[in-house]
Amino acid sequence: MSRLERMRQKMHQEKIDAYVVIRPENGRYMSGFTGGEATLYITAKKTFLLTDFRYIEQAKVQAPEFEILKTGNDHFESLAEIGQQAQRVGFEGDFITHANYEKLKNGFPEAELLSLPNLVSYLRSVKDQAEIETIRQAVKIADDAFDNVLKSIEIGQTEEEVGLDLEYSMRRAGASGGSFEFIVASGVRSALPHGTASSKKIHLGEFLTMDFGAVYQGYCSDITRTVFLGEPEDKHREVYEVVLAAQRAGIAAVAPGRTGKEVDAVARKIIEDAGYGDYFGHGLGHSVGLAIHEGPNLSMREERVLEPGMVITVEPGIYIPDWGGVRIEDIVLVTENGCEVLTQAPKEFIIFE
Ligand SMILES: [Mn+2]
Repeated sequence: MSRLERMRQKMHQEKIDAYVVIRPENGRYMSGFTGGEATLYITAKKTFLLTDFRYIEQAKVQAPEFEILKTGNDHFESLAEIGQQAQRVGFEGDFITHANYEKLKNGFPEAELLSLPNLVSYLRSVKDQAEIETIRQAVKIADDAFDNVLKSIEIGQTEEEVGLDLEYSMRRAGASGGSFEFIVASGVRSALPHGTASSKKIHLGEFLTMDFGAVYQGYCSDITRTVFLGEPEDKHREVYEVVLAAQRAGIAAVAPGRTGKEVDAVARKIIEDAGYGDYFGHGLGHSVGLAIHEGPNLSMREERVLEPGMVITVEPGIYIPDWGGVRIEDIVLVTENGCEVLTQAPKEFIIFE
């Protein structure tokens, strides 16, 4: 089934006769248009892509299944003109601004408006073969950047310099950019799960956590590796081994039919049993695709069941305030029987002398 056919099936289930797409990655997924600034209007029979004069030619080429309509800056005014028949209209309530929602309401005075933010993201959660191949490339670009940075790291460099080397390497390999603001966190900063690269210099006797990823042809990768600089103490080794054991167990638990909650629990139990449960305060993972964070997640609250074709991270961590932290993250593809680990970068405890 094509993406539009799957979308119309969902629309039918939700009993809506039109859906408005404004989130750029959802627009790209449904239409193929990569320009970002477009609004889609999808009904049971018709498909419109509204954009301004800058993107008309691009849209015609990239979105052949859509009727391209030229608008001014205000897509919502034009929407009202094509949507006169609609009774029930779905939209992305998690993304629309309040001002645009008001315009939507004014444009469709007779229609019932329904916030259905997960309609397209639900379709996006199961990747097709072409998407999987693109993600493989994005993963490989990040793996290679890690290999390169292992060769270039020097004591006394700043975290920002390490981050820049990672980015340079990925851009050289064809990435359009990083998939988020990189985390390069050393020493006590490694206890900050989201410690973005700072001007702090890296020293001997510290963990160095690097969490980064590439965007390749629109698709994201995400990897975290923690290495040690200098001579680790027993506790450094112990914490690392607990996280690695939890990460391996989490990967082994990924299989179709399991919920995100069940997989999270398997990894979490290993960290809890080792006595570090209070220091693992985030979910085990998230899906990736056109966005860096997609659903379903692996978390204590995720009831969604994994399906073949989902691409999801497994990234447990232990973060001990004023001491340091470890996180290890791979991307896996859910298969018919379990999962395939896409990330190839080494994850045994790496020590820089
Ligand atoms: Mn991640």
